[in-house]
Amino acid sequence: MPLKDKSKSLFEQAINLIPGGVNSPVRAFKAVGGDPLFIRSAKGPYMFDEDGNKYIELINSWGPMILGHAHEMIEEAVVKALKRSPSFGGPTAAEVRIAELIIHMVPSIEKVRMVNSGTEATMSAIRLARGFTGKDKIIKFEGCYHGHGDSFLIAAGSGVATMGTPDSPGVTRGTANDTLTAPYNDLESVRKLIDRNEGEVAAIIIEPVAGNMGCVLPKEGFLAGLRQLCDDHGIILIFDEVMTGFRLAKGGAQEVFGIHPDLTTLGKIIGGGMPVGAYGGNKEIMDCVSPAGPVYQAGTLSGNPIAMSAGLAMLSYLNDNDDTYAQLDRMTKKIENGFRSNLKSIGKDYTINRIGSMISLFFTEKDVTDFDSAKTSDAELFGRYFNAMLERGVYVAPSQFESLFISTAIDEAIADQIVESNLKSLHTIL
Ligand code: KE4
Repeated sequence: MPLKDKSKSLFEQAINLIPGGVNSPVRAFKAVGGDPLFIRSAKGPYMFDEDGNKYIELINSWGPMILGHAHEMIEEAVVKALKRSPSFGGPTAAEVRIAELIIHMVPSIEKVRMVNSGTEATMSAIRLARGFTGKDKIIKFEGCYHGHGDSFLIAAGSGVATMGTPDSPGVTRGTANDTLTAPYNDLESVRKLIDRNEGEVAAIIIEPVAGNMGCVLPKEGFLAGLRQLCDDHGIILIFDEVMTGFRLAKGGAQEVFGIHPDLTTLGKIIGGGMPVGAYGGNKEIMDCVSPAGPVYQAGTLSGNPIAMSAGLAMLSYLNDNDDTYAQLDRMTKKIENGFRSNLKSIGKDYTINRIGSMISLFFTEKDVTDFDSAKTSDAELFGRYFNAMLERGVYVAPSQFESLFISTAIDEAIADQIVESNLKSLHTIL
C-alpha cells in the first residue's frame, strides 16, 4: 500500500482553504473514492506524488502533455521568454507567429483570437455566433462539456456529470432557455429542435469526438449531417476542439473527418501546458470581434508571452513531426489490443472506444454512442478499477466519464506494463 501521508495532510489543509480542496472538481476523486494525490513533479511518462510514489501517467493534464511531461524543448522556450519579463499587455511577435501556425495547421481557421482557457474560447465563440447571426439560441449535446460558461451547464458532461448534477445552480432560467440539448449522434433530434425553433438558433456546438462522457466517436454521417443542417438554416457550426485539437491530427478532428466548422475552439495542447485557449474561423465571422467589429471580448493575459512561447514550441514540434500521430495511434492501439485480450481472458465484453491517442474503457457491455449509453457503465466498479490501477502505479482518469490521453513518452515496454496492470486490476475487482 503506497504511503500517502503527505497527500493526506495537504488535502486536510487544502479542504479548509479551497472549495473541496481542489481548484477543479474532477481532481477531488469524488467519483472514485479516496483522497486526491498531491502531485510534486512529472517527467516523460511518469508522475510523482508528494509521498514519492511513481505513476505511469495517462491523463497528461487532461490532454496538453501530448509529448510527455517536462519536455526539454518546451522548458527551454519558457525560460528564454521568462527572461524578457512574463507579461507586457501589449502585442508581441510570438502572438503573430502562433496565429500564423494555427491558421496553417487547422484547415478552417482564417483568423484566430487567443484567450486563457477552453472555457473562455467557447464562451467567446457562442457570443460571436450570436452577434454574427443576431439569433439567441444554441444547441449542444448531452454529455458534451464545453467549460463552465453558463450556457453550457445544461445537461453537461464531464465534471458536472461526474458530480451527478446535470445542471448548475446559479445558471439563470433565461440562459437555460436559450440552450437546447440533443442526444449525441442523434441527427433527427437536432432537426426537430431546429424546426421547433426555426430562425432562432445561432449555433450548434459539439465536441466532434466527445471526450467528456468518456471517449465517444461520431457515427458515420453525423458530423456531415450537422454541417448540412447548419448550411440549410444559417446556423454557425462550432467544433469544440479544446480536447481533439492537435491531439487527433495536426488539424484535429476536422482534418480526420474532413468536415469544416465555421468556428473552432481550442485549448490544452495549444498552450503546451500553460493556460491558453483560442477561437478561430473564417475571416467574415472573426472580423466581427472587437476591435475589428462590435462583438466584445478581451483579456489581460491573452497572448501572454510565456504561454505563447510554450504553445509555439509545442505546435511547431507537432507541425514539423506529423509522424507523431502515427506513433501515438500505434501505441494506443497496442494498449487497446492488450485491454481487449485481457477482457476476453476473463470473459467480459466491456466496451472500449478509441480514436488515435484518446481511449476509454467503459464498464458496460453496451455500445457507447451517447451519454445515456455511457451512463449504463458501472461507476462503482470503475471506482474500484481506478484505485486498483493506482495501487499498481498507473494513474488513469478519476472518472468513468473522461477519456485517457496517451503521450509520445509511452513506449512499448510501458504499454506492456499498463496492460499487465489492467489485467491484475480486473482480476482484483471482478
Ligand atoms: P478549460 O476551461 O478547462 O481550459 O476548458 C474547458 C473545456 C472545453 N471544451 C472541452 C471539449 C473540454 O474538454 C474542456 C475541459 N476539459 C476538462 C476535462 N474533461 C478539463 C478538466 C477539468 O475540468 O479539470
